[in-house]
Amino acid sequence: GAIDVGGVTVWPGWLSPEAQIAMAADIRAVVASAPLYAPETPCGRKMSVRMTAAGDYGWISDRRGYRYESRHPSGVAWPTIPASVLAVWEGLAGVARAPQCCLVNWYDEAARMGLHQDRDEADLTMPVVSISLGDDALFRVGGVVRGGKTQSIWLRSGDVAVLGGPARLAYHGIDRVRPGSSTLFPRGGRINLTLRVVD
Ligand code: MD3
Ligand code: FE
Repeated sequence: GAIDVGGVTVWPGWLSPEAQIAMAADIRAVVASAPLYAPETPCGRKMSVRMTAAGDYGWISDRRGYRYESRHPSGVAWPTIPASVLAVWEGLAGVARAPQCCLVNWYDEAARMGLHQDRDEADLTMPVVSISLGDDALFRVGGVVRGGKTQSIWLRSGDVAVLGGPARLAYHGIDRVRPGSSTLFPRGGRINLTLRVVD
């Protein structure tokens, strides 16, 4: 069943090993048409996480700032969100709207994501659904104000987290990944998918 981590609901092993393999193949196809790239922060630093997206919108960061865009930096439209991924939203989001963005984050063994809030979406009453695939990742979640207490949990391949209610504005990040902890990707690494309603 579900566990609560600082208001975030985590469903360990929501995806079977077979479902994870099928979803990994679907994401491989997304990445083939919309390649992973290393976003630049507005202050000019490269993020260690590589990103791409599927759906009507992808989240972009570059020297001009960060925002949702309807095209990949190459100019191509984002591919559609795979049905295998939409099925997870249908099962857990609990809202009538469909997700408009599936952000794809790729972590190699050195990648991290600092504590941040996700608030670039217009309707913050809509949940975010997060799917972990591949190597384990140490996820940290705090409160809605920076600098408070935090809790940590290892997210494993096939785990799904639902970020709704007060947790929707919680500070969160990924401290590190554990190389070699999963066999889903032959050369290791981790993918996180986040499903979002954008506008
Ligand atoms: C809590 N991704 O893409 S997923 C992100 O594993 C992001 O790649 C991390 O933070 C990752 O923005 C963490 C869990 C997650 C996603 C969205 C959230 C937690 C969240 C939104 C609000 C609160
Ligand atoms: Fe986030």
